[in-house]
Amino acid sequence: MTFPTIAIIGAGFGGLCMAAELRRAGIDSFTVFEKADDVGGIWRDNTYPGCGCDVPSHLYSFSFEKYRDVSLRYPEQREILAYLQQVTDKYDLRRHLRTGAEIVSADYSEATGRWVIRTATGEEHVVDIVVSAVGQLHRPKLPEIAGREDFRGAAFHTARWDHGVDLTGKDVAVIGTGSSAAQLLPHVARAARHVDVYQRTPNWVVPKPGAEFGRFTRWAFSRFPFTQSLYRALTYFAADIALSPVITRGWSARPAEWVARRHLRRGVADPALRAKLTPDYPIGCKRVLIDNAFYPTLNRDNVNLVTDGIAGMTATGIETVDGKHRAVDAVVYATGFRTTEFLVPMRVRGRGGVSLDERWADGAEAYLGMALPEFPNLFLVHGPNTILGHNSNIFMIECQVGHVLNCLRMLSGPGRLEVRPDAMREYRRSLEKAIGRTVWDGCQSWYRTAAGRVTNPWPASTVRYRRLTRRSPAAAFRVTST
Ligand code: N01
Repeated sequence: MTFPTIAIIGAGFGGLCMAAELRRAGIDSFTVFEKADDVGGIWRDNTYPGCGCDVPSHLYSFSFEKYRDVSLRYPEQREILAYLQQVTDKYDLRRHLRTGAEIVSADYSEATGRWVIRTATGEEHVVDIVVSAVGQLHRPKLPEIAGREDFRGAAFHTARWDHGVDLTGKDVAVIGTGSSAAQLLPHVARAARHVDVYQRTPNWVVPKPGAEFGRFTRWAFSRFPFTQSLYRALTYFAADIALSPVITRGWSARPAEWVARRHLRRGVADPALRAKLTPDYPIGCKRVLIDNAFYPTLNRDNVNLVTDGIAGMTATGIETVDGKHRAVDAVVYATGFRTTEFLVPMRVRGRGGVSLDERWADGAEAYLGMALPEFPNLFLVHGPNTILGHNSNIFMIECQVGHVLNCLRMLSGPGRLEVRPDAMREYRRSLEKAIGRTVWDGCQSWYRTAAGRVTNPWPASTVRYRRLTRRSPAAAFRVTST
């Protein structure tokens, strides 16, 4: 099949899912453009010590290629990357893969009804359909701290871990206390002489079940492999039923807060330290941490939680607003990602040369997170308001990829497939209503733009998202032949 020709941008979970599903649908006319030298996305980029996933392994895999393991409950970075490489090989995706090919621009031509995409090296490709699957958590955000450039020791972001730097016996500063910091801190603290952890806002932390399955489960998984699928289904529904109400302060919010407070009490004996670690905003406002090692690590003699704001950095360390200067050999920026910028730095122009940057000046939005009026034949995987903090993002990706395939089925030949403005308006209305019910305005987080607009997470259950994406796209999209 040579129509439509499809460019997929990014070879992480989203891009590989799109590619594998196209192959499964018998469509071979696609290329996956990847800026790095291999597949894997964030699971290739994040190699910090302790990097792993707090979503259970069996759930954190494609439904058409279920992860099977009889012993491990949570996957580590290495396992996830190996899984993605295995999917790439099994579905024969390498022959579609162009590595070292960063797409810098995409322009829709009304004359031809096709997209012209360009790589950083100046190559040009003309395709019918563009699927951007660049993710939301891939561009490191370095903090704007006065004097940051002056620091003369080793300094790097969690997603760009410098394995050439040995932290053994060193004095280290970790800035940030999100999921990445929580995972790496126990490892850094074991190696370093001293660690200062700079916390701006405390997080809600809930306990993580044991990394290994018990003897009975291991036996059942080995003896009756179907029980692994059953476990996958159970974890999925349990998360949707019990965790999604947390974001709207529903029935499970108070029990979840109670569990988190108990976890803190059990993990940290010192009341002063506990007070510093107690959030003053509702649970679910920020991504909840699922972790057992962060609190105990803060009790160590060689770890110091600093909650005074950072005033600046010097050649030798970090100064806080109380005037204290702490000298360190290395600084780890666990400061998160540029989440609200979405397709940046790609320059995307739709019909009539309309720029996506201009369309998104007040915050990114897309119909079901996937499509925009005036940008025909462009689809986003992991676009605005599709990421989850309470269930598997792989599930959301599969919903999106299924919907894109249904959209492609509407095209019997060259044509312009575009979401209707009224469908976009209606979707925006219902999305805003759902966001209005959440607790996300109770704190600052990477879910929101600087102006406070929530652009990243999905505000309801995943069952609801699945229902919306399973509907025929015929009512929302129109096709014009070109
Ligand atoms: O980043 P974050 P992350 N001065 O944005 C602080 C996913 N993930 O890399 O809260 C001082 O969460 C900032 O403080 P505040 C997961 O979805 C998943 O840890 O903004 N501090 C915060 O503490 C996660 O949510 C897994 O006040 C500054 C921290 O830096 C997402 O990735 C594992 C600062 C940033 O936390 C991002 O996690 C790891 C400044 N200038 C990550 N600027 C799984 O297990 C920022 N901070 C699936």
